[in-house]
Amino acid sequence: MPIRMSQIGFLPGGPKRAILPDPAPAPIPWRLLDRAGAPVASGMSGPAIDDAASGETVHVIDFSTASATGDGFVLEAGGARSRPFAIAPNLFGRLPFDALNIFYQSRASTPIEARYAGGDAWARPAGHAPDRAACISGRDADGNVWGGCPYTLDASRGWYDAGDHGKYLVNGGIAVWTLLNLWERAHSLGRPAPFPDGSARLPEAGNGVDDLLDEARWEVEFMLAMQVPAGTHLRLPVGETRSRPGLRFTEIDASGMAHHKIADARWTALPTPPQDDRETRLLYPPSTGATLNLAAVAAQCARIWRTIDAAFSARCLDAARRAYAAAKRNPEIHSIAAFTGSGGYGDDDFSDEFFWAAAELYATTGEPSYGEDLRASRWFAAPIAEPEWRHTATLGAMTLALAPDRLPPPDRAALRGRIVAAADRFLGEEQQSGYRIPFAGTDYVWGSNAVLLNRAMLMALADDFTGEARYRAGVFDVMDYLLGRNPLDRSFISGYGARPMANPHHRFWAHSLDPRLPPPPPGLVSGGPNSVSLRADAVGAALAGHCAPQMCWRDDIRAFSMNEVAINWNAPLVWVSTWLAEPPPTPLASRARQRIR
Ligand code: 9MR
Repeated sequence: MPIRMSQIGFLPGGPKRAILPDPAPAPIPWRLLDRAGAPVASGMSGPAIDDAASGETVHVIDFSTASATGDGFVLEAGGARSRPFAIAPNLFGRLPFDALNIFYQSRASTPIEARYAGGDAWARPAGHAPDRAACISGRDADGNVWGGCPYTLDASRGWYDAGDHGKYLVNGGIAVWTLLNLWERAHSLGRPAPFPDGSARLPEAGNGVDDLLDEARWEVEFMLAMQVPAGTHLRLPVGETRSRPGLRFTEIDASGMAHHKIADARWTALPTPPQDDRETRLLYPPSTGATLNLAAVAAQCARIWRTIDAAFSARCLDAARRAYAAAKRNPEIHSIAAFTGSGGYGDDDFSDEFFWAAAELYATTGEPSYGEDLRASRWFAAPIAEPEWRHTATLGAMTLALAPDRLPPPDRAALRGRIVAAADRFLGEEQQSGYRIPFAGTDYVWGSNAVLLNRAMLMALADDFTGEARYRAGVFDVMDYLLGRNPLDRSFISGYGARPMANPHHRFWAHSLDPRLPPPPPGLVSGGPNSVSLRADAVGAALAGHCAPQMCWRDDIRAFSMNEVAINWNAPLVWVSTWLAEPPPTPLASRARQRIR
């Protein structure tokens, strides 16, 4: 088994770490050889670490000081060797574009064209065009009878969530927010605009608007379309957090709320290209969580598009205000209808979504009422954790930490300090991790790779705010793990590295089940090892109990608990890889960073 390291190589001047599994207790000598086999650097590994996450005894080899560049390098240690690798600039030049293109290829309601998708293999006719549906009604699995709603909605556009064709406001929200935050971060810190107009492969390239915003707008338009029309009264189970027989339904004014999802009435078989999906599409009842996701994203949209498309911005702001008011009127409507055919994205605590939405509305409008709400929230001064679809307070904190002039300087400095403190905690966890990743635990959750990417995003911001190099090294540690520095010796990113993930759980990129269908396009990140809930699928069920946490993964299309892909996982990949590809700030700009903190 070769020495584990990033399978795309290293940047000159960047951190260079590799992992050698070896039971020897003492440090082990290593040598870096050039393509002619001549040693160009040497040293000793760190001490042995007994690593529960990988189930191995490992040694960290740090050859960051090696200054040679080129390709064909080989690392040698303890009788093991690496594959030949490069030390070269521009390693991350293509990844951000590929990772963003995944969103284009996940678009609903439009044909995916070969010239944008990178080849004929990935072209397909439009799926769900239009995506119009009525509300789900009738008896669910617990015998509760849902009343439906008196309209249908055209919820076209948006991105398919993952391997399935559901489109969910909770999850759509964090995914599109993350892409938009990447744009706002660059704007607010005076860094180069990521994906300027014409840089990406998109139908909208050349329209005068940054391509990143064009892609994001496809999702925002869908989210806006999911808002409940004014004057709508619905009977919903208020305050109930779980399905059970005998739910009590109460009539509420649902105007301005957002439907939780639009999805298939039954799970479709694998594979099913979107254009072949014949299932009935259904709108699910509105939820407070979906409504707050809409409020937050629409508020973010309103400030970003203010000078780009004033009419769209105004539409977004109106939707955001109405959604926020609707959520305050109906703060306890959970997504609990017990029907099959799509994912749950249920949440029994909306306090973080309320904080997030208030933060976005305050950043956009500066209106005192939103400011009061966010200050009254327990999340305003809480420690920062990596965001995820169910825990969104950090998204609000990131917005406020970046918004140039909304919070008084001491409050903004405190928020930035909490982001830096989170990054410090993650770096502390690296010290206890065999593979030197910013996660010391042994519970690898569904989508564990995105947990790491979201931690990397916070470490990147800590670098932005402080200019201290150790945070940048932490970001590389995450990317290197995803690109092959892991006990599986696999790259979790399709198209990248010697042994990339190739069989995601996906209904169209399903080559392993049907040779006429394509493999995944490059730049798609697998959900990653799942040691907690892998029994959900047959592949995981067979593995459960027999895998160290980081080994609970298979490159198998059926393994949806481990090898699904999803928009909320690819979005931080876009964010982090774009950040890594950015030219480092000039020394002058670094000093300015010290001041903004
Ligand atoms: O990302 C979700 C994960 O946190 C949950 O544990 C899991 C099971 O409920 O669901 C994941 O989300 C899936 C969604 O419900 C449906 N589309 C695919 C998503 C990724 O697997």
